[in-house]
Parts: sequence; structure tokens; C-alpha cells
Amino acid sequence: MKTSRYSRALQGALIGIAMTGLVTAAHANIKDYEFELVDQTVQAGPDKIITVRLVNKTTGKPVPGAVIFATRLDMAPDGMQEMATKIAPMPSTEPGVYKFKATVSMAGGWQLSLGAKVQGETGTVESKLVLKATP
Ligand SMILES: [Cu+2]
Repeated sequence: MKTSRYSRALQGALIGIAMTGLVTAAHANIKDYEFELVDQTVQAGPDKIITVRLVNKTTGKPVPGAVIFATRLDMAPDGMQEMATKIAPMPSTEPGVYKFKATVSMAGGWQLSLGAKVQGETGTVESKLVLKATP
């Protein structure tokens, strides 16, 4: 009992230190970062690759090493929010470029929602990108 209470307190202290570190390291605003589609269109079908780039808008430079923790691909642009499809991260081919494999089950407008953490920055990059699936 005593041990677990102690380790929980220690864990809390470590989290506190980690968060302080993040605050100190912040030097730019998280709003300076944005995902953009490399290709605005994708062909409908299974195992399609969607490629995005994370850029720092103030420098125009690609941003590597982001941790994308939230992804969603659905047909919100065509009024079908509930029509979501599976999306899986794929290995990157160049710094600042992020790839996903998805089953694009229908032609029309799809929305790719991304949530990501950028190294050395606090907060979250949240982008909603609209792409068109061609038949
Ligand atoms: Cu649909």
C-alpha cells in the first residue's frame, strides 16, 4: 500500500517535470503549423494512399517528427458524417510528409481530420482537409 502511494506521487512529480519542460521549449505558436494535402483528389477504391505535408506557415518549411494521434476520414463534405472509413498510417518517404492508407469506399467529397503533436511545441495541430474521390 505504502509503496503504491509513493510511486503514484513520484509519477505525478515526473509528469509535472515533463510538462514544465514542454512549456519551456515552446518557441513558436502551435497555430503556425498546418497540414496540407499533397494531392487534392484520390481515386475511390481500396488501399488508396493519401499524402499530407505538415508545414510551418511562418517559414514555409516542412515539419518532420510530428506525432499524429487522431485521424478520421469521413464524408462530411457530402452530408454523410456518419460514413467513415478505416485509415492507417504508412511510413513516410520524406521529412514532413505523412502518408495514410484508406479504403475510399465511395466517390465524392471526403474530409480528413488530423490531430497531431509537434516536437517542442505545446498544444495540438488540428486540421480538416477536404479531398475529392473520383470514381
Ligand atoms: Cu458516402
